[in-house]
Amino acid sequence: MEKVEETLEEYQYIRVLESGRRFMEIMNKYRCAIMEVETKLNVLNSEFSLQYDRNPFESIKTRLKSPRSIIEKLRRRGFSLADGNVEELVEENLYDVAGVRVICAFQEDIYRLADLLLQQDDIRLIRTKDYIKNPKPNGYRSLHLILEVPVFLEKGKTPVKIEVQFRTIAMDFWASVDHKLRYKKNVEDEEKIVEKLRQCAETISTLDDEMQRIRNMIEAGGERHVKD
Ligand code: 0O2
Repeated sequence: MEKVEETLEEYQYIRVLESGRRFMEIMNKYRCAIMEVETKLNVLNSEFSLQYDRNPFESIKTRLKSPRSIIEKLRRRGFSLADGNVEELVEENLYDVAGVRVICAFQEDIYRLADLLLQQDDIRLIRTKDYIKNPKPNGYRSLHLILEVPVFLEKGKTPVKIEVQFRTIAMDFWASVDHKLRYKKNVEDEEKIVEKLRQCAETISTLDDEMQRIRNMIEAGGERHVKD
């Protein structure tokens, strides 16, 4: 019974948020922050491909958190939505309303790109979670940066928080399979699947290291060839 009431309440909040002007305004700020960061990454990609004849990332995915996920996350964190200050709660406590995911072929490119982004003087680093150097117990690997970027609106410059996740293609493949498991209810043999996924994460990490080594060998060979 309690679950039904909660869901109904959540549903009402979601409806209110979707139609509220203030909520639309903050969502627009997050949307603009995504555009800013995506442009910065595309500029780096373009310069890189000119200078080194290759692209530092394979693709970029962006997403704006839905009102439903926003409400669920605030609830999970124990915030009361009853005071009607959802917009303030979001701005002060949720750092991943705006999300950008950068998929690279090689691990070294992840750190290079992250550094290049952080060197830009209009970007402020709020927090780093390096799940590549310190993987989660289930095997999840990615580099997460919470950044603050300026968005230039009609009323002036506004700093906006955004989460940027960097992964290799292999890590992204793993995370998408894991994501399916996390959102599926009543999965048979769940423990076995979780353990298999953890083992796969290890294999993927070894594969990423090997691919990096091969690229380093190819690049070293290329340099020798130029000198000869
Ligand atoms: P979605 O739909 O991908 O956005 P924070 O909000 O950063 O203070 P949180 O949420 O614990 O606290 O942050 P964390 O650990 O940095 O993880 C946030 C996001 O990383 C998740 O977003 C996922 O995208 C991804 N992630 C983290 N752990 C895992 C994992 O074990 N498996 C997979 N597949 N993805 C993971 P959301 O909000 O869960 O969902």
